[in-house]
Amino acid sequence: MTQPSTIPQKFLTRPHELGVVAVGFSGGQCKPGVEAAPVALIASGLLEQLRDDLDYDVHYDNMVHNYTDIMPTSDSEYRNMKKPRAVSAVTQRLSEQAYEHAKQGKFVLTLGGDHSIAIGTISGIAKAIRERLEGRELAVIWVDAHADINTPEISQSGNIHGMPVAFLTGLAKEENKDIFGWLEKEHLINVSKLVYIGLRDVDREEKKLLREHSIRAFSMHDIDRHGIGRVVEMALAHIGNDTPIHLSFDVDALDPQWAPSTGTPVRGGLTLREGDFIAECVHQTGNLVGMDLVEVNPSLETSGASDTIRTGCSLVRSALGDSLL
Ligand SMILES: [Mn+2]
Repeated sequence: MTQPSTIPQKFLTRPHELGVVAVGFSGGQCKPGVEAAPVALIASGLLEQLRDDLDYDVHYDNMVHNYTDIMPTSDSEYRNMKKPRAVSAVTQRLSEQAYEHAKQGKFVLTLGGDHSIAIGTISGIAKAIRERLEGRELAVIWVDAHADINTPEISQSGNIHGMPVAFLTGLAKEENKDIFGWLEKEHLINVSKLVYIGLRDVDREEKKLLREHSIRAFSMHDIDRHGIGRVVEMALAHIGNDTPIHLSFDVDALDPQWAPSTGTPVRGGLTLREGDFIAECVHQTGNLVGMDLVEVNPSLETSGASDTIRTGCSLVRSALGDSLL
């Protein structure tokens, strides 16, 4: 049966404590339903599994944050971005929540929501890690079918869930404090500490950015060629062994066979085992300090919603030390 992890955690001062933030936010894209994911994941027993089977002390405020109190009254498009003020306000608030947990040396688990929320989680954790560990930079493993690195100007859709990496790396910048101008240097990550796994639907302009900035990216082609084992090894080698890691996991990295209920499914993705394997290996480094699970949308492909939720729970458990033997 399940047992707690025995892997020592290098960058957490409270390795058995989980700060959980449930984010019911869907404003980074246009399809309703993704805001219902935290309730579905929690109702399926995820937090009990983490508490009872993996022995974590779960710090959860027992609420799904919808941030209705900070929603702007009007939110017209700006620089081609849809709902820029709402996404900015939510991610700024979430950044503070993630920062508070991370500053105390806890692991930060965020249940989304669409992928725009990573602007909040990663900025908050990056800032806390710099403060706790003498300026050390946070590495990010971004597991996704998409690169999410559109700047507002090159985005085809204007949906901010396709832009979080651009804002987090400073490739996209904005002065206006109400539209991501609150992001300071201490919130940002370095492109050299960013690695993608699972890409298969990358826009032409995004490909250009990945090349120009020499960003390490493993597509499904690389996984076919080398196998998932070698790809994860290369991804971790690129980051280096002495670096705190954040895992931002978009459930659409998995093939729709395993995760059909998501806003932008793309065929030809990871198997359930390949997804769990990535999470298991990142846990085994002892360097993982946070994880996002995003883009689970139980209202889409409802016949597959329970499969998608099970997949999401499995990914989280794997990242938190669940193992097969
Ligand atoms: Mn994504």
